[in-house]
Formats: sequence, structure tokens, C-alpha cells
Amino acid sequence: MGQMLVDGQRIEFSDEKNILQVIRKAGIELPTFCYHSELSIYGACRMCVVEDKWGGISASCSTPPKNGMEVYTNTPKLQKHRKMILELLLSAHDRDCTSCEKNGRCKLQELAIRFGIKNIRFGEREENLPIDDSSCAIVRNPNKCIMCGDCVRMCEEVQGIGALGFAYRGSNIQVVPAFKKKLKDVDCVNCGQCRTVCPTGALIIRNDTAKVWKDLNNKKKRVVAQIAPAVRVSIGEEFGMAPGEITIGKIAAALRKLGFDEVYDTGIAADLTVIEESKEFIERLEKGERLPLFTSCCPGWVRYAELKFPELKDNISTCRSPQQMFGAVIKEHYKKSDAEDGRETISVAIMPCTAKKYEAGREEYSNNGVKDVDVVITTQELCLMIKQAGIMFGRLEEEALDMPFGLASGAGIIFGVSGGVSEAVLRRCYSQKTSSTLKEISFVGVRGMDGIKETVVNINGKEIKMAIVSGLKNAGELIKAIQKGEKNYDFVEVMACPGGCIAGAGQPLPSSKSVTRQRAGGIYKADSSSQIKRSEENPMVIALYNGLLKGKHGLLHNHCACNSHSN
Ligand code: HC1
Ligand code: SF4
Repeated sequence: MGQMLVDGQRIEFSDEKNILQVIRKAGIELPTFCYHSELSIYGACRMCVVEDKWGGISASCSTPPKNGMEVYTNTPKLQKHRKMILELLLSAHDRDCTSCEKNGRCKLQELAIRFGIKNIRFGEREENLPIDDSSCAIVRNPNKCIMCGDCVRMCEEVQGIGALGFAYRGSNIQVVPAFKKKLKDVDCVNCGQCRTVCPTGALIIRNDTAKVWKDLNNKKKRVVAQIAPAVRVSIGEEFGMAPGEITIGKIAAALRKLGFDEVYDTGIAADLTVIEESKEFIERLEKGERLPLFTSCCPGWVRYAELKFPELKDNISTCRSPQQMFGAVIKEHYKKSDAEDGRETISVAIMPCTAKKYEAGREEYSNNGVKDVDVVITTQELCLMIKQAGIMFGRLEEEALDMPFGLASGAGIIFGVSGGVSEAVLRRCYSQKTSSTLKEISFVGVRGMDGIKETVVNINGKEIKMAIVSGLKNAGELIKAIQKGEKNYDFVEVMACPGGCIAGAGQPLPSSKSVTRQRAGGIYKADSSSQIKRSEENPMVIALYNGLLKGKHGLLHNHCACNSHSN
């Protein structure tokens, strides 16, 4: 505990790690490009500098607070210093702001306006570097990079991957994928987390909306949408609503206005996942083999495991992700009527996640060149389409989803938050089906935003050890501890993005822990208000098992060692 003076105002501090945090406590928003509380301190952008009483300048993000300190945040010297940095950055930056995806949300643009930069005293960049659009999820434009290193630290420190790094020296310094390769040729798992911290348009989501517009305008196509659980609690943020507000009815209305023929819920496929994965889990427990069972619904995690821990292949659930189960089921459902009507069904997935684009393109999810999921667009891309069509989202009357795939149980919806898959599986596995059991399950330690959660539950007389991980670095550390014999689990849920899909890289920005928490609140509220809480009680799921899926459980699985799911 101590005190310091910020622009003459006495501010107390206790566990603040740097004076930037103390200054924010004083209600002053210091500019910064490279400070993120969840990443290590880099101190490179020098925008957050402060002046001490002797005229010395230091970066506030890398200076710890000391009792009796006295700093000034907006002196003429600091104003000049910040303008100079901005001018230097702008001189090396390409200037096609009006056509940039980040126009209006770019930190460099925001600070240039805030500091009144009109003339740039230094020359323009001489040549443009090639844009890397090799990845199916992320586009990298080095001409817009300001070398803050946020993406490099995110990829290394939170995701434990290190697909990006600095190369070259001096004025030629660049952020590039490892070994200066293209993004698609390095160990990138397409999680997009680098893009959530990029302050400019240097890293953006691949925009697939043109494909969707084309299909929507083609009468011969039946365009069917599936909406992921996490989209309903975040999309409103782009239209002035609070994070966590549940907008599934408005999304349905917007999609119909855009021209979608059918509007469905990915949550019903999450219900299928719960049933299939629980069955698989119980079978493995009984046989005592291929444990722990790792979940398979997050494609960033699956790719990470394939690249870093290929030996875990048989431990990962054979279940397809809900997105891919839905895609396979929908193509099967319309197969006959498409042939009769001479139409083609196009399945569009609306996801909070950039890695879902990669997942839909995986070889195993195409049959004779026909993909189960034709296009994946993120929450952000859907917002763009809604804006392009001039739809006033906030004013839309809520509409119901279509049947038979528009009904998800609460268990299916909580997939959108870290711990949700585990909670849904527990609801399925507990033989007691009372409402007090539901409450009990929610308190066993599956909920909350911690990156690693552990719990021991008693399922029908048997003790089960579970771990729930989000953030791939956490996953890597947990796996190493399991392999060394320091940890032992029966079931491990992994989500690549910290907090789960609600914090996916395709969600509206800016993201922060408090936004993620509010979105999680929305997901749990949607669960509380849903009449059906357990996957196996969803009548649409029961109808699917008695109809379309009869003898076709193979549609729901990848490679399978048990042979019981074949067609
Ligand atoms: Fe997710 Fe999933 S929860 S992976 O985060 O299992 O993207 O929302 O749709 O597939 O249901 C994402 C979310 C999503 C799948 C489900
Ligand atoms: Fe790293 Fe994920 Fe970005 Fe790929 S998408 S570079 S894995 S943070």
C-alpha cells in the first residue's frame, strides 16, 4: 500500500504492478499500443510515457509504483513526444485508411485524431510488402504493422505456439511467421487470438461474406444458417447493446431479411455431441482405456494437439464438433428434396471463431467435393452483412428459429463458455435428473473464468477426475503434467480461446475479461430460461435419433476405433 501524485492528485495503490494502472485509477486514459494486462510488458511503443518532477521521462507500463512518486501525464514535452511517435508510425504505415477493414476501429487512427496529427513531417514508405492471405482464417498485411509485438506475445504467451516473431533489424524490422514462411505453412492453429490484440489492420479476419451474398442471390440455392451458441450474447455489442444481451430472436429476423431460407441453432448439434461424447466417455471408463478423454469440439485445440501432441490422437473424442455434426445432418436432411427440386443446399455457419473456417475446410468434412459446411462467417462478418443491408438490428422484432433444427437445450447452449461442455456431459451422465442435481453440478467447479479448473465428481458411485482448460498454453502445460504422471484425469475439456467461444476471435472487439464475463452471464441466463436443460430431453434430438440418424451415427463421428458408429 502506498500513495503517489498523478498530475497533483493523490492516488493510493496496493497491488498495481505499474504506474499505468495507478494513472488509470486516477481516471486518466494514457495512450498505449503495446500494453495488455494479460501479456508481458514490452514497453516498446513509448506512448504511455510520463514526466517526473525533474523532467525525466519513463514508460508508465514498465515502471512500478513507489510511495511518494510524483508524475505528470500531459506536459508539453509529453505532447510533443507522442506526436513525434505517431508521425513516425504514420510515415511507415500505408495510408489507405478509407478502404481498411479497421477503419473507425484502428488504434493508430484513433490516436492520430486524438493528438490532432495533420501533417506528417517524414516521407512516405517507399514500397509495399506483399500481403499474406494464405491462411483460411487470418489475413496479414505487414504494411499496416506498427511493430507493437502484441500478436507475437499473444501467440507465444497465451497460446504457447510462437507462430509469429520479429525478423530483420533496424528500420527493416518486421513481424513475420516463423522462418519467414507464409502463415498457412507454420504451426498457426487459426485461433485468431493475435488478431484480437492487433491495434491496426495488420491482422484481420478473412472476409467470406461475398460467397454468402452470391448464394443468397441465387434462387437455385437453399441457403441454411446455423447459429453458434456464443454469437447470441455478443452480436448486440456492435449495435449498441450490452455484452451478454441475448439476441437470438433478432439474429433470426436479421438472417431472414438477408435472404436465408432456413435459420437453425448449432446448439441442437451440441446436444448430439453431449449424447455421443457421454456414451464414448462411459464406454472408455468401463473399459479403462484411452483416458483421459479429451473433447474435440474446438478446432484450434484439435489442430494444436495434432501439431504438438500427435501421440494424443486416440485420446481425443471421435465426435465431430457441433458445427460439423450440424453440417453433415443438414446435407443428409435435404439430400432427397434437393434432388427432387433441382436445388442445392448451401450450409452457412455463423461462428464466434476464426478456426471454424479452417475446420469446415478439412478434407474429412467433404464428400465428393461437397462440403458439409460450405461457408463459415464470424459474428463480425454477419454484423458487416447486416450493416451493408441497412438493417437496424436493435429495432428488429424477435422471431423464432425454424424447425426441426431450431431447438437447443440449455446444455447445448452452455457449450459457448469454458466449462460448458463438461457441465452438459455431467447433466447427461448423472443418473439423478432432478433440478437440485442441476444446481449441484453447476457448483462442482466447472464454471468461472480460470484458465485451468479441476474438479472431482462422483458419477453414479464412481469418482471422476475432470480438468477444464482454456488458452492453449494452459492446455500444453496440463498435458505435460499428465505425461509426467503429476496429474491424472478421466475427462479433459479444452477450448483454445481464454474463457471459451464467447471470447472467440470472430467476436466483436474490443474484448476484455469483463466483456467475456458478461457474455458468460448471458449464456447462463439463456440456459436458466430454457425449458429443456438436458440434451437427451430435447424432443428434436430424440426425433433425429429415431429418424434421420437411424443407422447413420457415422455422420456424427470422425475416425472411430470402436466400430459402433459406422453407417
Ligand atoms: Fe463454439 Fe461449439 S461451443 S466450438 O465455442 O462446440 O465456435 O459458440 O459453435 O462447433 O455448439 C464455436 C460457440 C460452437 C461448435 C457448439
Ligand atoms: Fe498464433 Fe493463433 Fe495468431 Fe495463428 S491465429 S498466429 S496460432 S495467435
